[in-house]
Amino acid sequence: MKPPRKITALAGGVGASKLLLGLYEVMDPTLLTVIVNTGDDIVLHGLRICPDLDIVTYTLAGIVDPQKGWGLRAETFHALKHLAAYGRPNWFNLGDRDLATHIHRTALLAEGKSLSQAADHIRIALGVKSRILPMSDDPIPTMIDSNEGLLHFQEYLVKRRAEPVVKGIRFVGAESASPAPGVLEAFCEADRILICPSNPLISIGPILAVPQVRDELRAQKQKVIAVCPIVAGKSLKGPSDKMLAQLGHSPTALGVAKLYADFTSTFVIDPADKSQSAAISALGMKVVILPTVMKTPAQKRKLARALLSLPPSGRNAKRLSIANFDIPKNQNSVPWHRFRDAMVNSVRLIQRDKHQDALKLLDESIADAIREREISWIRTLCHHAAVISTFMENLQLEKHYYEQSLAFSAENPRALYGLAKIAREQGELETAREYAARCHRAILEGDDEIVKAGLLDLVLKNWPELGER
Ligand code: FO1
Repeated sequence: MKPPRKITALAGGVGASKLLLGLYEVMDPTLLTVIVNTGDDIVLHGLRICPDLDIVTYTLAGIVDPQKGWGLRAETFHALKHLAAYGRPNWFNLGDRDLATHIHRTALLAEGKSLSQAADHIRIALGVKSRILPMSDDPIPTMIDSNEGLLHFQEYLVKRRAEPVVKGIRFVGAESASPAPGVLEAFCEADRILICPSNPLISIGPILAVPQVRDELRAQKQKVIAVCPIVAGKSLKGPSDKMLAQLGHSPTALGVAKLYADFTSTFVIDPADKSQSAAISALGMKVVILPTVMKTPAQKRKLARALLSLPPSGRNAKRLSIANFDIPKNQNSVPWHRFRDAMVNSVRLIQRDKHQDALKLLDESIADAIREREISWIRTLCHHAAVISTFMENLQLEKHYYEQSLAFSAENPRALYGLAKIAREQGELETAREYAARCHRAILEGDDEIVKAGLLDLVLKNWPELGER
């Protein structure tokens, strides 16, 4: 079996960072992408604080406070004392050097950068080689419904020390949020997707609540490995056990497994929970027993190595998923959900090898999109249908969808590239070159950075003469 190369990990803060550090040290860190919960983010003193993004970044940069697992090593708190003297709240311990990160991030956001751009800037400045992506650029604060009323998650956890009784959890704004750029692609490109041992309700839960994320994980289920954050009925870190129980879930490995069963194929539990492995297997997951308590660097590396050596569960065929496609940005338009559902359902049909049914569904949606002049959806749906046709090895059908797409947006680089590729495969070299040249022009004249990054290389690799003009 070839060892996995690209790893995408879903992470909260302190618990996840232990495993992430192990991974960072045993694999090529440039092939690791971490998707981080931002539900814990809070604005204090006018500054945007992103605890989990910072915990992951500081840990991988080797500068985190090793005792607390958050904040910076050998930190001082002079600024916080001054803030308190001005009457500002000081229940959230912001260190002097940590404040520089929050000031810098807040300034970047005020200058018009997105949260993912700010996160990338900070991790590069701190020398972290892995990609660190927030789950979304949109704010999705986690609010706790408690016996003391509605509390921001940090008020519940830090100010009230997780003492209030939890009655419910809300991810405010999740319905209208989008995954940050690169998140869905990172699932699709990964050889393995790891769910770190983080709180399933308030660390992994918010990531799953971002539209498309859970669907995409379901589509990639055979490569999803989850590490259980509960060992012998106790959280590895934080109040997971208490929260699970208060919300009516069992605070056990089995309880967590039930929350993950729809998108996870391999569930990793500690030897202490061996007795639950049959019940977890009955949920349809493969159970792997590995020591998951990571107190020392050696234990972190050992678990990371063991996870990297696990085979994918079930078929490992390269799978088609909606992450391959740019979902049009006009998500508020009325037909948006209908088109997106058609995409998701077509992927489900393909996974059951029902390619014809998938194309029928897409044909209906393409006809709707044409009627409603939804140009970006025509492009997306046609591209999706063309890719399915490639899977079916039906070149004529693939060509038909690209031509249909081009009829509505003549300078669509993906369709032009598709037609260039087909013409070349059919030996029509002159036609291929013409399409490739149009595609090259469309990429350079367009403003789609993702297309530029991905497609330009492909075009120039196949038609290098275009780069010489
Ligand atoms: N956790 C605490 O328990 N008390 C704090 O005062 C505190 C301050 C803090 C400052 C910056 C930061 O990045 C994280 C901080 N954390 C603190 C940790 C953090 O609030 C939680 O552990 C995460 O939100 C949960 O992953």
